[in-house]
Amino acid sequence: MVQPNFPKTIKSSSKPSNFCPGCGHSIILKNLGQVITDLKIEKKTVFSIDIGCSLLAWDFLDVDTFQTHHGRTTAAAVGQKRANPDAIILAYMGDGGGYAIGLQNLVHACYRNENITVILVNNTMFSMTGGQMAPTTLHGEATSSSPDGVFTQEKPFFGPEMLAREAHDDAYIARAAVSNPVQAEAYMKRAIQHQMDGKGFSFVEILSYCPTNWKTNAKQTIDFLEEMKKVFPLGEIKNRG
Ligand SMILES: Cc1ncc(C[n+]2csc(CCOP(=O)(O)OP(=O)(O)O)c2C)c(N)n1
Ligand code: SF4
Repeated sequence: MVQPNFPKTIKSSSKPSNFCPGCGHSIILKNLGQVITDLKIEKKTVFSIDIGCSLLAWDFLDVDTFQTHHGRTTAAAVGQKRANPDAIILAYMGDGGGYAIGLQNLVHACYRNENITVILVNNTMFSMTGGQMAPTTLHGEATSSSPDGVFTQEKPFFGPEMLAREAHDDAYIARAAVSNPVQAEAYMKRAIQHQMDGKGFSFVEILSYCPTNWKTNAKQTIDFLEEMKKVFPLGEIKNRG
């Protein structure tokens, strides 16, 4: 049965999710679907998804969607926007795709103030390939490629803060968490509105659950996200508007 409170943009609430039970992606995508529905942009949205668990979003939303090589979503989204300036372009990726293999694309799109919206899901690891260390892995955190904990990087990579240093004054940059869905939805809405107003680059990082690779039960999953929130501060890092 289709639940009445589901955003129209989500294909069907009765369709099984592609994500693992407890994954943060489905919550973020539900919030994103609500934003697209509220802004009435279903027909002009182009959803660009990366390799990684983000690709499992390929049929989650009822909008035009394309998928790229790992790390190339930002570059492909920029091309889409330049070719089709009236479209609303959303690039959706993981922290590995955005901050490791695709970092150069992300930094230059930000530096050039490209008028696209990037939503980056930070679960502190490369999840689809089995939970390897990523730039965002916390100090001491165990991963499949560093089972005794990561001690080589004293602090993880702070993506929004780094981008804010290179960004145009008018850019919109924020960090939210899947455990604060009202705030996450508000930031995504502001970011997309920013693009609709033609103000240039907008970016929202969202801290998210990966119980499968964290190897956590429900309580431990929630607790670990709280630990992430102590390291990665939530809030709007750049919002002149
Ligand atoms: C060019 C290229 N390099 C490496 C891979 C292998 N690969 C597929 S998914 C993935 C990790 C994705 O991690 P992340 O971007 O953090 O997304 P998540 O799965 O955590 O959502 C990697 C390394 C690939 N598909 N293509
Ligand atoms: S591996 Fe992690 S990020 Fe990927 S679908 Fe499962 S819980 Fe979600």
